[in-house]
Amino acid sequence: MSWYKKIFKKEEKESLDKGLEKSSQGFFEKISKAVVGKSTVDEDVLDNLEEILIASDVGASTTIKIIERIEQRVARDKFVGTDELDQILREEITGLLLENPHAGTGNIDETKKPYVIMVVGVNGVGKTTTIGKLAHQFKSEGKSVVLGAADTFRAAAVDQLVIWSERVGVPIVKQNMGSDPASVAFDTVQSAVANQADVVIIDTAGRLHNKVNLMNELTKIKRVMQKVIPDAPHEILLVLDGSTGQNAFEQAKHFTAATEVNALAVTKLDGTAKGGVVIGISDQFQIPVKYIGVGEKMTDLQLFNGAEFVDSFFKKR
Ligand SMILES: Nc1nc2c(ncn2[C@@H]2O[C@H](COP(=O)(O)OP(=O)(O)OP(=O)(O)O)[C@@H](O)[C@H]2O)c(=O)[nH]1
Ligand SMILES: [Mg+2]
Repeated sequence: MSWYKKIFKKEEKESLDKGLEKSSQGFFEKISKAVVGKSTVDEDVLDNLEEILIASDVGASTTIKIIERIEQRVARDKFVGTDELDQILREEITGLLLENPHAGTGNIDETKKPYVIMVVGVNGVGKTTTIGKLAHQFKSEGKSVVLGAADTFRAAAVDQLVIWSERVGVPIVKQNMGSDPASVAFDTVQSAVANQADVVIIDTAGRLHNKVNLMNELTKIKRVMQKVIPDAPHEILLVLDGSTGQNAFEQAKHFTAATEVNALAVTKLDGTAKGGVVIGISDQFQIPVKYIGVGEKMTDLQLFNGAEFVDSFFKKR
């Protein structure tokens, strides 16, 4: 590992630590209250812990799994001191995240050229921003990127992606507002093939999963791209706003049922105390959390790594 890479890693870790600060603080304040006056992990402590995990947006079924694991441990070791609770929780949550068969998914399949990513999600979750950040990441890895402005619903949406393309320094394919998003996507992949680009990222308009027409539009965008690249899109990235907690769960449930989402990005983890949602989402969906957003800057997107995530979450402040 070169020194450059090492320094970058350290910065990434610091930004993750900082991004999860609120979630982590809230969580441990509650934990320390739950164990006041208690020396061992007993029924009461476990009941409180269950409530705390639910309140931290980890989600009911993941919470139950974690509590069961701790119960088993308490049963096995007979006496577990409350001073060990943090460490045990940390180990069990890490174990849970690493059990996910998709854990540690790499970046992109480089045998696909161009590798086509279609970005979907409800309004305002951070799709366009995530695209800008992704473009920056790919570009700094030396890859050539083309953006496609297939959110033609609002004029401002195209302008916003144009601003990102200028900021990052990558080309963009666009048409006028109101034009057919599938046609923009077609032009984009065609231009990427002609220019031998490495990565294509298609922005789409925010949509609710229960709006049938809008969901069908995604199918059409896909079908049209497949006229140029038969197995495109290689990645359908669903963006979820982590600060919405349980809503993010619901969106993931509905979108994954309606479209072939195969990667998730959870944004806005900075400035929210709901970071625990990533633990639940990563545990409950057969689709990997691939990226997390920890700020508004170009550099505030990270490949999700379960072990690093838990490490930052459990960092003592
Ligand atoms: N703090 C923070 N803000 C973010 C993050 N990601 C996106 N945002 C902000 O969220 C707001 C919405 O982001 P957009 O990228 O426009 O969201 P979108 O999904 O494209 O929205 P629509 O196109 O309207 O559906 C913007 O103000 C972004 O700066 C993040 O990781 N952290
Ligand atoms: Mg957008």
